[in-house]
Amino acid sequence: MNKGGVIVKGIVIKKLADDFWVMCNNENKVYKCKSRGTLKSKGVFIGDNVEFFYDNGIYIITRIEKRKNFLIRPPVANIDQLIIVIAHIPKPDYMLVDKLLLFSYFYNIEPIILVNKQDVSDEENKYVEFTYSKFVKTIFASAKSGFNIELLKNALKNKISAFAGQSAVGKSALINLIFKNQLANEGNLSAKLNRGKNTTRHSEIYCFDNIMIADTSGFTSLNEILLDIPYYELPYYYPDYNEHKLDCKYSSCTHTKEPVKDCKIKQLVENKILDKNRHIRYNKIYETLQKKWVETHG
Ligand SMILES: Nc1nc2c(ncn2[C@@H]2O[C@H](COP(=O)(O)OP(=O)(O)OP(=O)(O)O)[C@@H](O)[C@H]2O)c(=O)[nH]1
Ligand SMILES: [Mg+2]
Ligand SMILES: [Zn+2]
Repeated sequence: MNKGGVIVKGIVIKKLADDFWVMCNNENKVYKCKSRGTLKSKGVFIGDNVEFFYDNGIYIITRIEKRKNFLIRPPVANIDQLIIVIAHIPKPDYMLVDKLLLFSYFYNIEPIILVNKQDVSDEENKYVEFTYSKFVKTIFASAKSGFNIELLKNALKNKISAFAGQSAVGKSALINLIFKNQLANEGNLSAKLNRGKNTTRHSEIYCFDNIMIADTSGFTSLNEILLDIPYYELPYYYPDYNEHKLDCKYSSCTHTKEPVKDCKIKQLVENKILDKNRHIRYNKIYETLQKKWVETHG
């Protein structure tokens, strides 16, 4: 379609070398674009909301809208939601869950915990409900039986989401099921999602039926990213602690070395209102961040 002179808005859903595929907000149509030279240094990334226009036979991106967030590895902008997937097998790594939550809050991404493989077991449900469901949206589902997949799809509508979690929890199975209809058309999405480490890399957001899923294939630099958080800010990223922190004796309470009598969080942990293991993990993360901070700030 000739869009000569008219500025069109869209979202970058695929990037390969110097080419960008931009999906238009209303039209559900994708245009292959180049980016204007002046944008090169800034970089155009998948997830970017951009403006482009038609000029001399090519579509050219001329402007990138302000980003809500931006991840470097994998490079993607404007992620709205992170779906943290766990299952009874492999045995859940709750330290990873806590780190992914921390990551979400740090980047202004809404987390959702998805407990998969409900067709086989619900043994993790109680722990998840007790520890997380009070402050994180939680979905119990099964990629095998399809249980609660409609609920998941509804949660994904009109947002850019990414999936994260240990290997073999069922991330690919869930994504394949969500895009079932599109798979029938394209056939190779499954292969793309399961591609090996040595396959040529490109970034892409898969879109279907107003669901957008960024193919982030694991957050490999998670630990590195989290080290950017100053240790004294850690308590702010714990919504379950924030709720009670006014009851700690000191407003600067870190809920770590303070005496129990002065710290409401520690009291709630002792009284089994808050999960003890999450608090142990919190202390570990706090120590790691503090060590890093001392190393860099002397
Ligand atoms: N019983 C049962 N098995 C499932 C379910 N979801 C996935 N699986 C199985 O779990 C295994 C791992 O699923 P994948 O989707 O490949 O896991 P993944 O999270 O993508 O793993 P990586 O790509 O290695 O990160 C496969 O054998 C799936 O068939 C489920 O809801 N129930
Ligand atoms: Mg996978
Ligand atoms: Zn405290």
